Amino acid sequence: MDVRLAAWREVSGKTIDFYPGSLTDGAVVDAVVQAVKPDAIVHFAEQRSAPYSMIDRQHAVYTQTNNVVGTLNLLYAMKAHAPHGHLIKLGTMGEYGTPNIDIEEGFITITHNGRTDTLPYPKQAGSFYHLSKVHDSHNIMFACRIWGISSTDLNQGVVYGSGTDESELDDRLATRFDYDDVFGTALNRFCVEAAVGHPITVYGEGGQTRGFLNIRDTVRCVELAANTPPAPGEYRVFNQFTEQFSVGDLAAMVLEEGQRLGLSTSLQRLANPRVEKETHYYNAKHSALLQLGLQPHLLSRAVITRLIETTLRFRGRVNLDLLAPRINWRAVRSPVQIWRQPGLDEAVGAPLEPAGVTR
Ligand code: USQ
Repeated sequence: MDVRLAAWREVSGKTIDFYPGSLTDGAVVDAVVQAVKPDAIVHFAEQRSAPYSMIDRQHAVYTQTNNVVGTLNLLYAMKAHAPHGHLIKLGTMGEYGTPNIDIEEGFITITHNGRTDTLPYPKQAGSFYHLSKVHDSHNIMFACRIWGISSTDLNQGVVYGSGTDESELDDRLATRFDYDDVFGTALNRFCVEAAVGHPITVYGEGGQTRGFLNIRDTVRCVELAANTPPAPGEYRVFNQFTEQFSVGDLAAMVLEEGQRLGLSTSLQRLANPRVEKETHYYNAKHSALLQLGLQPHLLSRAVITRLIETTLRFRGRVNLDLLAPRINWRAVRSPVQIWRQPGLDEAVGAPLEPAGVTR
């Protein structure tokens, strides 16, 4: 982190204070929020892999404890020290699942037995990870209602891409690029598979449809949300994606591009390790961020080529054993034992000093 912060200061002339610590340590969160008194808090600090949360009981418990307790600690810290701040929280499109009706942005107006109300859109999450975000949303909405905090829940779709204009300013600012079956997301994985000659891993029929966005749009959406905060006490939801694709459509696009580049790209339909609908209706609204001025970076052949070429550059580092899916939604315990978990009661917070970079 020291290297990254110094690199950022060097290339941008701007500084970032770094406080190492865990959101699950309420005292740490309290102290940071009290010291900084932020106008806006961008909360990305969650366990964000659906397969990871489905490995076994311990990983499900870790995911929900880390995510739900962390957000709750943040809400209490805001109530005490930044009650007029704006919480920008990374949610997920996966909170809604795949209903057979249009998906609205957070809320739906329902008429029932002659009476009408606007209510939170029904949640049908597809993993214990996605459910952790559902629980967060409920806690945040409640905190806004009772304490007057304001919040934007960014229900983000599946992200692809490997860098932003800022992170590409210097190699030291590159972020991790996940391609494995646990943390890698569909399109990134497909491009890596195309580059290394591994069959593209389509789970089941491939009709699973999701909202997707380029990582460049992720950062722009956060900026747009921060620049136009909600009213005090308001809880709003933005569906943060730019285009819908089925997994099969994406695989076909990558296959075509891989072959055009002269690679030995192929496609393989695997038994689906997840429990999810494989052909279904999907039509999700996503107009709020466009209305705020988002100009989407849409998926193109050039984007796919770039991802494949980035992988080719680092091809020697790709671990082929991490491409086939190993985590099964139906198994009591998936045969994956590669992460050390901090004990849930273990203090993971570190001292509260900025790491050598001053504002
Ligand atoms: N899939 C394949 N082959 C693969 C990988 C995935 O067919 O090799 C399929 C999955 O079965 C699923 C779809 O692609 O139907 C999306 O899977 P994913 O792993 O790309 O994304 P997901 O598990 O849904 O989670 C990711 C992020 C998560 C975020 C979510 C947004 O890891 O943090 O919340 O995307 S959303 O999907 O809209 O809920």
